[in-house]
Amino acid sequence: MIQIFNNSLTYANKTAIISDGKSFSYADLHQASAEFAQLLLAETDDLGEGRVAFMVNPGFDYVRVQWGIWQAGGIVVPLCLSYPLPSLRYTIENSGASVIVVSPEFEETLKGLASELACRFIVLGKNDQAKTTKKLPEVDDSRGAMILYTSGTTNLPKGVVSTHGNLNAQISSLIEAWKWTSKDSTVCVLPLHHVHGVVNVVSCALWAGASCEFLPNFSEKAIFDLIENAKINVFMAVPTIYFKLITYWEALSEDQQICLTQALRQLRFMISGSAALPVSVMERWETISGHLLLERYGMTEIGMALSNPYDGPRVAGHVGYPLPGVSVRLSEEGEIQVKGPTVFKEYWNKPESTAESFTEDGWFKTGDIAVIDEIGGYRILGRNSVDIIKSGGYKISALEIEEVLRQYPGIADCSVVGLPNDEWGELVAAAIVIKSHVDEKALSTWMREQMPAYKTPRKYAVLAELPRNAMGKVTKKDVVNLIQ
Ligand code: MCA
Ligand code: AMP
Repeated sequence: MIQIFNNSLTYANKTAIISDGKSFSYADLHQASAEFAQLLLAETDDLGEGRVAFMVNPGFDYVRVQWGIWQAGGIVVPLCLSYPLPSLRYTIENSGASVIVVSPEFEETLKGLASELACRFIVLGKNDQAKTTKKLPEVDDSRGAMILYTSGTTNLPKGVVSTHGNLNAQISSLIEAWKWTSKDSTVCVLPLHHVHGVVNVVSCALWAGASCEFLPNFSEKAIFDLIENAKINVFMAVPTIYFKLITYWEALSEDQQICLTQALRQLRFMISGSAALPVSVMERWETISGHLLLERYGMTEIGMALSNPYDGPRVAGHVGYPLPGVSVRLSEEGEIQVKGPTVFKEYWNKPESTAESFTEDGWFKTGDIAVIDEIGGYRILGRNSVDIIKSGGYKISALEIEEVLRQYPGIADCSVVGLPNDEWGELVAAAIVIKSHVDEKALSTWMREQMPAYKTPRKYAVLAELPRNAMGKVTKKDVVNLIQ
């Protein structure tokens, strides 16, 4: 990812980032990130894959910190801005971060934890002035570049370590497949602690010399305003966002709808991913925007693997073909398996989980089940674990939520499932067995203090007992039927 920094000189005077009402050129970004690297190198010549956790608002600051950490030889650990303290603590402790960087508004949130864990604590705009002008270290492609936390089939999220080489490969593949150029402009409306926002939107745009605008929060109006004013020509989002844009458009007056539809047609292309795109959403969006959404499939561990073609037929309910540089195969059981330079290095500090997630001949086992259809493209059928829920494009572990729920007084047992939902894909729901009275409102408030809102159950149902099979294992399909 040092290459992204080097590329930036080619586009020095072009706009790289628009955030907080200001425009920043590639030269601004180059300089500010190099200065941030110097700050990190105050007491060393090379961070040597040291982890730097950062809780920074989307925009220029986020990217200058991210690039600064890379240039100083460190590994970026972006923190989710909506995490409550227990989730932040877990990520920081688990990654072993020795430096924490925050936007001023998060100073109070993390100050105490930084001091308790003896981490260097940098508050942007407060103590972020570099005093050195050292030679930046050589950072080769085999070094760790980023740790993103992903929920899976274990109760606690695992840190996915991607090297600089992995990120370079992920970005180059998408630039080629989706024909990014320096003439493009996009907007990032996605959180910046996941691949979709970090790699597909921001890093691809900046690698190509395109411009990237940031919105502080998700807002249908702000997205449509950018489109109406011809500020962007590329847009990427999760299916839930397209659902929300459709709902918003449908509530507009006829004149406004016509105007927006005309503006939408000017975009170069629009992409959906991170969760299955319902055919109904794809078809409605085509009527509204004139765009047949390009659906693609990826995962934190591998970046993007499959994509419908940029030129050529895009098929509803189908995630396309292997991307450049990515090898994909189906196991006998229909599991998608992936190999190539885009595939991550390891789960942080979890050699056993890493080994288990690869086949003996080195293919990464995604856990997603698919078939190759009559025209040779992949069609996803589901996952081989009932414990993984996809809601709003976020991957959520039912086991992680169950573990937290069991700590609540009055709950004897529980089972967390995803209920099919048009807007969110799946809605997190919990069946609980109680040993004493449980007030649902108090439980819901408590859960939101333990985990981010997007992971907390939206529905609770009290059952006398959980349905189990002959082996005593909870049968989640029955739980879904009982509570939906
Ligand atoms: C939020 N709300 C929800 C959920 N999330 N309700 C049900 N289910 C949910 N999952 C509720 C909130 O509690 C709140 O209600 C209201 O919706 C608004 O909350 P807010 O957080 O403001 O939501 P939002 O800003 O409207 O968020 C919707 C969103 C967001 C923009 C779609 O979920 C999002 O950014 N999703 C994208 C995640 C993503 O990037 N995933 C990629 C990872 P109340 O006020 O009552 O509490 S996957 C990946 O990276 C792989 C590699 C890939 O393939 O891409
Ligand atoms: P994450 O671990 O958050 O990176 O999420 C990756 C998972 O999202 C994959 O394993 C799939 O289950 C799911 N996913 C991503 N893109 C798609 C898609 N286009 N259709 C269906 N599922 C998808």
